[in-house]
Amino acid sequence: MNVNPLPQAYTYDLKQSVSNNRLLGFWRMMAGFRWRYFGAIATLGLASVFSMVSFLLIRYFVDEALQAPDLAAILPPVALGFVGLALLQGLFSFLSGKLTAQTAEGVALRLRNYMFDHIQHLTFTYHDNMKTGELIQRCTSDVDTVRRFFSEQAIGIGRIFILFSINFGALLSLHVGLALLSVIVIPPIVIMSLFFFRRVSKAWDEYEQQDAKLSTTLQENLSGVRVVKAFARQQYEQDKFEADNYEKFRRGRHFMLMHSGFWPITDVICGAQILAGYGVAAIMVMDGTLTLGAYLAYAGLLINIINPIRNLGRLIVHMSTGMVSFERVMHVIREEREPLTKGAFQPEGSLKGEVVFKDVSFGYDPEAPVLKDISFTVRPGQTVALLGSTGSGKTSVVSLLPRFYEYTGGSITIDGAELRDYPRQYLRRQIGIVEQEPFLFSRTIRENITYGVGREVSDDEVIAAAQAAAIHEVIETFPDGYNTLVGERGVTLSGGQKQRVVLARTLLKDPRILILDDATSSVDAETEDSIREALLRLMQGRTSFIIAHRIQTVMRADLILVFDKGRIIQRGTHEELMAAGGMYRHVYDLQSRIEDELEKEIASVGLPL
Ligand code: DCP
Ligand code: MG
Repeated sequence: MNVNPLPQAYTYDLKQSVSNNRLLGFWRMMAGFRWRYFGAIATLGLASVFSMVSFLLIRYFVDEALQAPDLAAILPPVALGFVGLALLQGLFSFLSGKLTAQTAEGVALRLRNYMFDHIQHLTFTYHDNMKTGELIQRCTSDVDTVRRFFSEQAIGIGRIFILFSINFGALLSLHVGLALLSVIVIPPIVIMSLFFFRRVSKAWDEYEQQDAKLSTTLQENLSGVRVVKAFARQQYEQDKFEADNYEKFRRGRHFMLMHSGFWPITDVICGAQILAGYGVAAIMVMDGTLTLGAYLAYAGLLINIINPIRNLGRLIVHMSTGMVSFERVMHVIREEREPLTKGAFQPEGSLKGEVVFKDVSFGYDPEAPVLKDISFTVRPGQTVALLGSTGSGKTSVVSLLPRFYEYTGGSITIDGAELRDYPRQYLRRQIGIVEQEPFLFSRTIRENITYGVGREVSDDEVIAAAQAAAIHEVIETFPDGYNTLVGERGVTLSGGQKQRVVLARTLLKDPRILILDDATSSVDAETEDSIREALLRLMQGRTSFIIAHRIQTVMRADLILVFDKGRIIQRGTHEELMAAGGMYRHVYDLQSRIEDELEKEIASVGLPL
């Protein structure tokens, strides 16, 4: 659904505005809004022309009309002239404001949409390394500073240029000497602003960095609120936050102080300029070289010309903040997107599901391999179980299949074609994953289950998936059933319930390759047994990867791989591995012993099994 009526809102690729020249970058970013931008400046110019003309009308009124014999006849049109000029000035000021708002808000709207879309397409590696709070800050606060650049500084530059030219022209027409006298302040103001520009840039950059740090602290605290409470670390977190917050205050104050040091100096210079101008002009009136009417007009025009000069200084300094934030936003935009549909090989139809790993190696950091010499073959429809201690690389192996990360050595083929030749989107549609840490959106349970199907789904299908994941009965007990909201304003699900909702979501997707990463870890043994039956049925005909810690769950797999420190140390079926001894046998014995003891204990206290 496209509710955005603005031009080129989605089609213009903001990547084109990446430039080392930030002013050029701003210019490119304005694509599609440039006519509005120039319209805003032109209407502003017209408004200034009308304002300037009213000063010239004052001169005419004082110097000529008042002396004229037929004053009574002249008065009404002159009065009408003043009213008309004021109205026109108001009208064009309004138009200019409107066009400015459309430009600035439009650019910001498109930028935010683009950033959101862009971030969704960045690689897992980028997200692993970038803090969420930092990204949020760049998408909000920095985008807002860029918006202010367009609404204030970009328009301001045009405004200053126009005000200056018009009023300077009018001044020249009044008196050339006076006009030149009125602009000698320009060089000192420009030099001073450039001097402050660099310092303010630096101060703003430091401020924004601290702002991002604070967002990160806040975001992590909100996500990790349970850990904080469980360890009773509120005071520690509070102290940490206060220290960061104080630093933000300090940097903010430094930034403001720098500004407040700049303004009074320019104000004094400009004030001196006005005084000098008024003084010289007054002397000229007394000498008789300037008429009273011209003096009055000069008095008004001088203010009109000093204001833009004074604002030029402020503007240059303010522009520095826009540029710093622009650079921070561009830093994200510069990042390459993960191509979704690109692939040397464009497959048609569904996968069969033959997966072959050959000497595969991989590391999140290329220097430190996490997987070494991984080789195995799975035929379509078979089930592979991955077993191993924590951190041994099981999740890493399965993350390679949907191309979340790229393997660095060896070869992985699916149905005979190299994995890196497949388009990512195709793979991700064909592969269903129940992740180790299940995530649900704050939407209804139904929306969560149907997420990712990409077509209309009937209630029966949803229920069937939920039943298979042994979550249907739990959902039935909720007040709104499948329409119950998850999180914040709805029900809070237990870890195991979440896992089963995610399982239902994956089953509904009907993937050709199914990956269950510890999908039953938060489920008690009894529920696991009931899910297992359903899963076994569902795994029929699909290539499945199961990661689990209980041997019960994996023993029926066609191939069991035992991992240790990124290598496969044992492989085979349950029977083969039992006969071979080693790690697998050891874990099996350990688990059976624990279960036996548990049973005995339960029997001894007389609880029914
Ligand atoms: N690792 C990493 N960066 C990531 C994910 C993991 O550097 N984004 C590291 C941590 C481990 C190694 O890779 O040292 C293997 O991690 P896995 O997640 O593959 O380990 P397992 O899935 O086997 O462990 P667990 O049973 O705890 O899930
Ligand atoms: Mg894991």
